Amino acid sequence: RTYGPASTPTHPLATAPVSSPAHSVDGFVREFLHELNTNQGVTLSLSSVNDQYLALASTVKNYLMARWLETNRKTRDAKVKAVGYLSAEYLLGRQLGNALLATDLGEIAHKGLELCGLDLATLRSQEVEPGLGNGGLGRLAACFIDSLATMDVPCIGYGIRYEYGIFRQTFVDGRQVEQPDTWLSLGSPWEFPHPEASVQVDFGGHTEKYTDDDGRERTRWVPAWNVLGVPYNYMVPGYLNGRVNTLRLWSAQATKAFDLGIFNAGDYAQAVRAQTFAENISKVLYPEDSTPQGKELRLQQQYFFVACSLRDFINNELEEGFDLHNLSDRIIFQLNDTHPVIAVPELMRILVDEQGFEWDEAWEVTKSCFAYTCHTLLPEALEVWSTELLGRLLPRHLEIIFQINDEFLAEVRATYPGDEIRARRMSMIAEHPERGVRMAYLATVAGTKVNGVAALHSQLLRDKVLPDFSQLWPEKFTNVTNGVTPRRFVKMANPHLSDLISDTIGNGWVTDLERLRELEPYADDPEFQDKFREIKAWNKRRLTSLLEARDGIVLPDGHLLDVMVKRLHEYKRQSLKLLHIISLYEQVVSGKIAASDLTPRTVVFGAKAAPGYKMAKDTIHLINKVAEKVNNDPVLEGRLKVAFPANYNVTLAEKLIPAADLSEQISLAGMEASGTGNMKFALNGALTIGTDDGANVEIRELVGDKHFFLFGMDEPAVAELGAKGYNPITYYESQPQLRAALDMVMNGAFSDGDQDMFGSVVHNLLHQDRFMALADFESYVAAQAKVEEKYADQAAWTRSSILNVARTGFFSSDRSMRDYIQRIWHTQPMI
Ligand code: B1H
Repeated sequence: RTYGPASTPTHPLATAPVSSPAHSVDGFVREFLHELNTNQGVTLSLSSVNDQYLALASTVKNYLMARWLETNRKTRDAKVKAVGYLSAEYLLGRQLGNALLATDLGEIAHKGLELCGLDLATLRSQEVEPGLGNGGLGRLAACFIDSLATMDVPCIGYGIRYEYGIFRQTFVDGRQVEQPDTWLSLGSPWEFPHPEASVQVDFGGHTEKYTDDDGRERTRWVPAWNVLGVPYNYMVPGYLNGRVNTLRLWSAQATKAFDLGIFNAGDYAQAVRAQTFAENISKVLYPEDSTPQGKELRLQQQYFFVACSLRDFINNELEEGFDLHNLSDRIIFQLNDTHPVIAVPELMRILVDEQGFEWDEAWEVTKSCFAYTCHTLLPEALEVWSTELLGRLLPRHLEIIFQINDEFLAEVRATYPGDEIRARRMSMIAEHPERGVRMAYLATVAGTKVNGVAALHSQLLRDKVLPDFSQLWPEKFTNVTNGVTPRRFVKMANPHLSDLISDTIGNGWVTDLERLRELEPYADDPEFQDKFREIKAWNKRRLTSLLEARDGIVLPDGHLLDVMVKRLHEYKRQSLKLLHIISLYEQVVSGKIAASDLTPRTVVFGAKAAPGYKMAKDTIHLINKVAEKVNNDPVLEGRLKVAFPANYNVTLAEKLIPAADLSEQISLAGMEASGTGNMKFALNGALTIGTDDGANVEIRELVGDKHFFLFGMDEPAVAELGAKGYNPITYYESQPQLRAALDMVMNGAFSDGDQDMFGSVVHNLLHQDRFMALADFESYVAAQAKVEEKYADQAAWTRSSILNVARTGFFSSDRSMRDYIQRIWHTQPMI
């Protein structure tokens, strides 16, 4: 690689700082038409909407470009410590709106396009969101990098440029059918490929011992094959602050060496297949949220992006003359769950095998460069890689892991002499059901800090998942409660509420969300309440038009909008919400209550199921069948509706959340690590019905019990019931309302009389119900009655709703980032 001009530039422009187009309607129009002509190669009159969108994206990029270049220069010169966020997922959402917000170009673009006879909203809806994540974990990564840019903290996000993101969900006869997500097919204006900066990643082969020139015993890895990682850079603009950080996503390509042998062997077709094999590594995002499958390709993905990222960072360090002994002065790598943990042995390998460090020296450096965030408590979600697979794919890394483990266990034995059981318990190597590496243990041993994602979760992480480790190193464990970016999820998603807030308390809240507290005095102000309610109504109308156009769904007017959107998982208990709906329906059908007694309510579901998760897919099917029945039965007089738009994603969330009255956060206590949807709803004025789980606990503490509908067992009660022996059928037998609802499903009311269609769902609830939906049913129904009571008093509801907004500023991801900086990273914002 060579950089810079071949000779000293003499033209004055060649050394001048890069400038932005003029921040005016005229400047914008000029830039836009220029992009349309020169980038798209069309005139306005002959341009397609896609041309116009791409030209608009380029235009906005041009406004960001000077800031990006300046950020890079400034950061490089300042030689400060940066954050390296390592995440297999970034669920970014659409880029255009956020870029317009960050550059304050919204109004200008709107006016400029209007003068060109175009409509900004139409062009915005042309954008396909990059769905490079499954759910909360990937969206969290996107919020965090937004906040770091806005807080002027140097950060580079590293991840994978999947060619296919999370699948597009469709329904066929009510069943989920997955379609490939071809997000790149109409062009991807937000990325900057840098093939010249590609790096090589090795796989397979074996290791061998040798003696180096200094007579030292060394190991080298002799890999069997390799691929190329091509970086694609994305801008991560801060909000109105001139900073643009970088997200670098890696795409896999075949190397020349990889297929040279095969081409030379004369098998052309085989060689072309080999290219496909290499490119497969970044082909598709695994669609399992929270339950990873131990697939070989997945491990290849993990090592691929981590190896690229470390190589990239370290090469830069070496080029700039930094000493790798002081690497932790330059970077802290945050491990977003265990997915990137193979970075730990990779850094050891680079330092020991390539840079000639002594083992202990390398371990000191490595230990200070990583921190680990755990996002789950579910045992099946903790990654364990079989040593067979690891040894085959990454033989040197497995050796290094064994050595790290040996030394760690020596420390354990020294601390707890004679306690061999403990040593075995704490080993990074599991022996059953097969020999495997417990990645969470490796991350815990290697990390400077280990954090959970909400107070309750961090507590349970210490007490239940990693108790031996928290005993050994209590100071290593900390909590950072998750947060969400107020830019995307309030300012952009809820423009009228944002204006009302800014008109009332000024606009400082966008980067200092605790200032929402200043709204508290207005909670009782009838005039403010009216405006607030009018905004909610507008958001509902906006959602109604969207759903009609997008899904052909018609939302009735004047209903309580009850929303449950999140991945479909048994622990999240969509089935509990469903039982509530069925129960309401059953009571009307059987004449126990009159339809006119129902609070008019529309329940909106949004949920994708992992393609291989049968129970989740059956539940989706059941929701759709219940919707079909309930929506069409005149007995309900239109007072209960169920809407299930397919393919819930960030783009839909931005319209759905601001319209919601009621936020369903009903996981079994102790199961949802944090949740972040819960925060987005509260910040947009929905009231929560929820269990004492994840960040719900903190939401309730902040908004107050009077403004939150708590129900269900708390975590200790769940543990106690589990220990005592949980028997769901007893709830069926003792609760007539629950029984009638389940019977209705069993009798085929939602399956045209077919009593088998949902047999497995009902059977599972009655005889297993791992997440105790039946145990919480009664309490849930009672809490829903409280919801209706409160909703009947619109002034009281609105008051609570305003207080939810005013009191949840804590859940800004800016605050999360401050916590990481203070408790974990010890980096500084740039001034
Ligand atoms: C969360 C995951 C996750 N926890 C494995 N764990 C994955 C695990 O591809 N995989 O194999 C993908 C995702 N995701 C979520 O993280 C938690 O369930 C939420 O409670 C939490 O809010 C979110 C962000 O911390």
